[in-house]
Amino acid sequence: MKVNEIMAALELKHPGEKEYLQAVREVLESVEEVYNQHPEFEKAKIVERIVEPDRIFTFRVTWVDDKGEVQTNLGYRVQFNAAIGPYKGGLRFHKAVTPSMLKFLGFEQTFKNALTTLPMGGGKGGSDFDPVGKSNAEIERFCQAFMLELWRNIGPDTDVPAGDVGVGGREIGFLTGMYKKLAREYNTGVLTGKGMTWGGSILRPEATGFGALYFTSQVLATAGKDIKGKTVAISGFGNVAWGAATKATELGAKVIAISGPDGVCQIPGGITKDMIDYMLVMRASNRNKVQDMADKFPGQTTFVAGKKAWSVKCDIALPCAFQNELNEDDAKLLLANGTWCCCEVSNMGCTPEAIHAFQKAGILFAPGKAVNAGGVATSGLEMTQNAAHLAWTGEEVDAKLHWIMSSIHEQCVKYGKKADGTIDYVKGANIAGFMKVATAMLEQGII
Ligand code: 2IT
Repeated sequence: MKVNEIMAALELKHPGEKEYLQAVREVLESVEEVYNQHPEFEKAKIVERIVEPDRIFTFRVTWVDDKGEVQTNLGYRVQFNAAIGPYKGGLRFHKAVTPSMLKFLGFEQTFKNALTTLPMGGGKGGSDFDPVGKSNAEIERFCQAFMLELWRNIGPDTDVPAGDVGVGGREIGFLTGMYKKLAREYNTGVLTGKGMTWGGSILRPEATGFGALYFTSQVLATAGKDIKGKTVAISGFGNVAWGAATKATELGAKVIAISGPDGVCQIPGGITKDMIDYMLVMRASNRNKVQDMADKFPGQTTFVAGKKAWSVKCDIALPCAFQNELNEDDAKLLLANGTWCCCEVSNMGCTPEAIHAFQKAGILFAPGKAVNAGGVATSGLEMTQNAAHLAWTGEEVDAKLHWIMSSIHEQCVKYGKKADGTIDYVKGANIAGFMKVATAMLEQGII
């Protein structure tokens, strides 16, 4: 394959789909050399097939807001690749959701899921519904209307959605309730991220952030460093940022900043348990303002409007919010302030230029599909518990999560070790994930 030729063809077929084309290019550039050593891949046109989703469902979602007004949104489910198992991946509710965004997420999910070692294919879905400012009742009505369309296309052995930005435990509850009502299927395994009393796995809410910190600790240990006492800047205050802040603090690091769309909340003394708990209140309020944290804890915090977490001097940067949230200027500012590690916890959190700046400077960098895979891995563990009709203890789930993150780290080392002994985690994760999916597709024939 020649990446530029593949990309030129793809750009003609999918004009303007910026995020999707960005994600595909990043993976193909990493795997080009290895791929070209496998003529059997070329013959089966694996790369031409692997970059396209198997199918996409697009549907209209109509619901009534609290004022009695009729609202119309668009809903999607991208079933990207099922070579390794049933489609698996989250639902994103955000005003900026487009097919391009969900295709990039589905594409990334396919390789991430392959890295987890569990039998899960890749999928993603969501809606341009904007949860900001919505009441609980509006969220419930929207989720019900969304599921009214989606239910026929999902199932415990076909496609298993979960949460993502704008979709947490509350939304999974409403979606699951409506699924059961419509499908008259009471199997607990059709969505993951469920409540603890109705099929959810202990630790699933924490898993993305916890797994990210287990992975970060291994990245540091491999480079002869320790997370204890290090300063950490985090973007976001959703479920992922909450889990990351919790585990970073538990491991002895000091979380000195969290940010939101309105600015950054600096916490020079390090985030406290009360503040971490308050992140959950902020998320549930649908206000989407990090200033709320500064207002709640005056004295311990300072709010700076319009600034990102990357303006704060820190050892370790953890993007935990949205794609492309850390750009080249942010990377340069972090580097100038002495940051020596960045682990992407959000999917494609850094722009290609930012990654290039980090790699050029030789600092530790690891990509989202490896760092954040603990979330979907624990969803996979939830599916296993549901299929077996039992529930594991927190210790059991945590031990498995630890093992999975170590295994992902090992795969990155295997495929990403450079001549000088350092690890290119981007290359390592991309090649490891790609090889697994490509081999599965090859073995299953031309379908
Ligand atoms: O990006 C992700 O891996 C997720 N949003 C979690 C997906 C899942 O199925 O748990």
